[in-house]
Amino acid sequence: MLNRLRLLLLSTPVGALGSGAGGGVELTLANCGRELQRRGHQVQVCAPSGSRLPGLEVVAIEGTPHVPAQTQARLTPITMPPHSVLANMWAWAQREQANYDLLLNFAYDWLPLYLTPFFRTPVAHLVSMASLNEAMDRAIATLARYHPIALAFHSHAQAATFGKLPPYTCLSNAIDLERYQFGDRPSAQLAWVGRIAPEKALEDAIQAAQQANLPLKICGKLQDHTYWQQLQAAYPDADFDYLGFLPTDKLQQVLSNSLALLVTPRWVEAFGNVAIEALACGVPVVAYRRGGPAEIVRDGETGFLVEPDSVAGLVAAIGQLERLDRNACRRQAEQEFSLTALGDRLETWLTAVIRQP
Ligand code: HBI
Repeated sequence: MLNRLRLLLLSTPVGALGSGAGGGVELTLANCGRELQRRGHQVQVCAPSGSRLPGLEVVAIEGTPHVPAQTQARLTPITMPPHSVLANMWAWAQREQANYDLLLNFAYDWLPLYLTPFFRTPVAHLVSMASLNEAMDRAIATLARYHPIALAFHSHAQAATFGKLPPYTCLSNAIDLERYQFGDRPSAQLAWVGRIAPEKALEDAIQAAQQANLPLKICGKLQDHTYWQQLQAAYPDADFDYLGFLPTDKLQQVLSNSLALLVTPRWVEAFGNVAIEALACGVPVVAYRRGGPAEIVRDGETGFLVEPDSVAGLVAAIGQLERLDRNACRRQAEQEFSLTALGDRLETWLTAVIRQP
């Protein structure tokens, strides 16, 4: 049994945990924290004030949230808002670092990467998105050169977007399977789950569902209102409902009641938490062969991988769904994406970071 580690998990600065602003990283941070705590490690979370994380001790830090990195252009310089919550979080961590064996960063931001060599306590980074801008790429490349063990990604496709990297840790991801019920009598409906924003290409799912004559149930944070209005105007006859940003217990009800989850990212999705949530409910995943989801779906067994950006490909896959066994979907989630599997991968990685000189 690994000796008891004192861990500080540092959150994303884009918003308070529980607000949905942090997207997938909120769930990832909560799952990592809870699993490490369950294994006997001491876990504290440093996050913007207003953060809620049941079962974990949160140190709330005041300050101005950061602009979401995916809304910036590749060459946009890094901006530090006045009274930046991220700067305040890392100033606090700097003062308290002696109380921890390791600081684990979940923010997709330049500052924590840049600060790593200035800390005495080891800092590790779970990179939550694929390459988005030059400044972040450079900070990741610099850290990879001097301290590659400190970097972990969710998928090889995501890591590859940062160019040639020395050996890194691929953590995949996980969910608390107990929160997801297996559903083997779905309604005739499809599901789409994610931040409603252009990079998620919800329009492709709307078109595919319409051509397959199935209603589409949409869940997730409505991040880009203009984009949402455009979708309403562009597809007035399509049958799609927005069910809101649902808590896990409600989300898994929608998923288990669906024939399949459509995953239509326009960008390289770092992982695709929603795909493993669907598998946990026994729901096949129809996904573009792009990014993290392409490393999750077992094509022809627990879903279908489709040529990227091909609505026709989505429709053809939807037509083949009855070939799939929903039990195989749940089984894959149990084998690969349980909290226990993630906890093993996490302990292996964090131990290696601490042991590195
Ligand atoms: N943008 N600047 C910044 N920092 C983050 O930590 C961040 C982000 N955008 C999105 C995001 N994190 C999370 O939604 C990821 O899980 C995708």
